[in-house]
Amino acid sequence: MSELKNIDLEIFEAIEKEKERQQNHLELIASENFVSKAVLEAQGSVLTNKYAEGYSGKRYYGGCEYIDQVEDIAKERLKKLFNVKYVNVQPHSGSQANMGAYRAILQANDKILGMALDHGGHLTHGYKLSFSGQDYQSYFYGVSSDTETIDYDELERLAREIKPRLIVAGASAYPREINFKRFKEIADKVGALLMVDMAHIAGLVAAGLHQNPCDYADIVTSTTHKTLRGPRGGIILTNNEEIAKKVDKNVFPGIQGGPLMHVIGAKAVAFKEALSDDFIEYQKCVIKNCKVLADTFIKLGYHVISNGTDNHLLLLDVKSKVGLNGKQAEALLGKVNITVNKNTIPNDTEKPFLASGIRIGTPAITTRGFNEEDMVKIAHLIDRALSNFEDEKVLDEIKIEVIKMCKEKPLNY
Ligand code: DSN
Repeated sequence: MSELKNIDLEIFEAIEKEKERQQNHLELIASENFVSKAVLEAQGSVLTNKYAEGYSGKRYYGGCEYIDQVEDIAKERLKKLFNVKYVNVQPHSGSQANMGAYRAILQANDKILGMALDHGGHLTHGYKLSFSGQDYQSYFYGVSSDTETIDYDELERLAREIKPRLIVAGASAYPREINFKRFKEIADKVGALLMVDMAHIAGLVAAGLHQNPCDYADIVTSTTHKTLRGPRGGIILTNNEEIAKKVDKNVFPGIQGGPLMHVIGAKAVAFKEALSDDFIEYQKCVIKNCKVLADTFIKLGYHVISNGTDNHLLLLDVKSKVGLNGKQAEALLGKVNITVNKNTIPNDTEKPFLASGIRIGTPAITTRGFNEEDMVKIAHLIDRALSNFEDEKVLDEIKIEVIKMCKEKPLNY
């Protein structure tokens, strides 16, 4: 009998229900994935018992000899994965990685230029309600109205005008490859530093399927749980020794205390998995699947933002095709066991809480083994649900079909 079930039935049952939800839903949230059993095992291990403030060989607690091994292995694997000289694996999350990185290279009130949230950026790239918009003077670039892709000439014009101390590249909802080389050229022209938050695309970069920002940026941050398919957490990477020293000081003791060693152990396992040939094949399928989804939606008459995708996600304008806003579409698809999130689209006329679009990603369903044929089917199921949003009979049929698809490719937990 499960020890957890014995001790705490309420939490046991909630976890079982969540497991069932994950089994029976098509998980299309672009920032989610399913970790391996090995990653889960490391994260659920006794490493969680250990305090290890400080860094390998320089801890503030005794008994860290094996903890040091775990953190050293995680760091070496991460360096190899992204071909980079210095890394910090302690940030508890992507937001804390970004905070640690900013503090390493900026002074309070410095100017930062990041991608606007409603054009695909992230809260921590300068949004007013985030620490990043409060501690620094934030300015924004976005995508061009015509192509719905980053307008690098306009970015350069803004950078010349604003003269930021830091330009932030990277996004949460941008379907196209980002030209980090061009970002660096612009940063150099205006005397700015370049930070890349590669959280969404880290797995694609690790597999060599996207330009590696570590080759261009002064500092790179990421989460480990999206396309990289590791445990929930953050990392910071750089090739600059001075910046690396500042990063370490700013993560601990600057903004964090004891590192989550069980998570760092699980990060190490995920990095090992990401160094394998299988992982490269997986990432190729993630991109292929996403392209098929985008193409199918286009054939069905939808406006897919930027007319397609180069990576693991696409943005679908639901408002213009079916008249529902993103919030309504998210709720409706939830009813038929398809999980997505509402998302603003460039120049959205709806408020962010409603939005006109949804964001769809393929990392999680590709981990489950869904292929290109399945993508065509999924796009048609989504379209059928959105086009019949008041027809409970049709919605029931779609839900049955979704559960059948999930049962054919069960999660290995
Ligand atoms: N919340 C994440 C996402 O969904 O993209 C970004 O941190």
